[in-house]
Amino acid sequence: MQRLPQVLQSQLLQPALITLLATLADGCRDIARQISRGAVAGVLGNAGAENVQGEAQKKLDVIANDILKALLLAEPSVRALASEEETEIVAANPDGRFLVAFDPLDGSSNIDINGSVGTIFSIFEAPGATPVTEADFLRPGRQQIAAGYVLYGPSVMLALTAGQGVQFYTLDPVSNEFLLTSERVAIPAQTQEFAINMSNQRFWAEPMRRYIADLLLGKDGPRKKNFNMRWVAAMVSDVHRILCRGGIFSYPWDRREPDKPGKLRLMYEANPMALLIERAGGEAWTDAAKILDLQPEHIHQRVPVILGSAEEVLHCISYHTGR
Ligand code: AFP
Repeated sequence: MQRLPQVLQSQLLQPALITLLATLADGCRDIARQISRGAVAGVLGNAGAENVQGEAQKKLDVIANDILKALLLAEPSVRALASEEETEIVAANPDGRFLVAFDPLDGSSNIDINGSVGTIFSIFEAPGATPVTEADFLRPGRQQIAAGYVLYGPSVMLALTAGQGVQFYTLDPVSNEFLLTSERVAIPAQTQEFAINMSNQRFWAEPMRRYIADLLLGKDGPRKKNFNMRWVAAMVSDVHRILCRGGIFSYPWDRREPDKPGKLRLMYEANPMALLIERAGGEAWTDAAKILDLQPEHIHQRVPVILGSAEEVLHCISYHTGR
């Protein structure tokens, strides 16, 4: 099996990007080691602080953020970074060529119950040689030059798109290398599996309530087929399942906090996942537009998300657009 650097070289990626992706993989390998030690290392539970999102930080949120931040600040090719756990962007190397946005540990509420969690990352080319600002990050997701996640599950897996399709790599505990295990990930266009937090159903907008109600009617309803449901409460896990076997995932707007467009963050959750999903043949929307075409307004901006199997996502969107 080919190692990650070998595959990236075969994709003729620029050497600085290969080095950056290898550095991110190294950081995620360290995070995986911390997670696997769990209670033995005393890394479970809350850190006793909140992040910019007003969310209680888990100890592993902070540990994962510190690991990646230290590696990226020391990486010559990184101009600046943005993290779910950092209020502002963090300037790195003035001659750096890349901007990196990341969610160091997605699905933190799963940590204390030994559930799956993941790291999500998004990479842009840095603009011309000016002092870097938040505005430099605020570009449509379609301009990402690479995006991916590491899923800390029964096996540690990296999903990556850096120009040519989507590949899966699996961390081999013997060699401690990420080895290529899927050369060309492709999402089936149709599905009978949906992922949404049903406990919020009464708060959703009417089109999403109607769409889900029709799924629940199964073969006796307008869809004329039965559906299964999964909800891991870690976007990385739900997206990984969809990349493996299809499905539709949504975290829609709901009226619990009407001014909040959704729960998921555009720059370091929705954008990188949308790039992976589209490059694997799927669709990734808010409730009205393709995620990758959005013009971001601020680094921690939230958006509603509907993504997965192309035909199913477009069917869901038709409930919102009436087409
Ligand atoms: P945490 O990182 O706070 O656990 O949130 C994870 C997440 O952002 C995303 O990964 C999940 O799909 C979603 O939130 C789960 O949200 P609910 O806990 O409201 O179901």
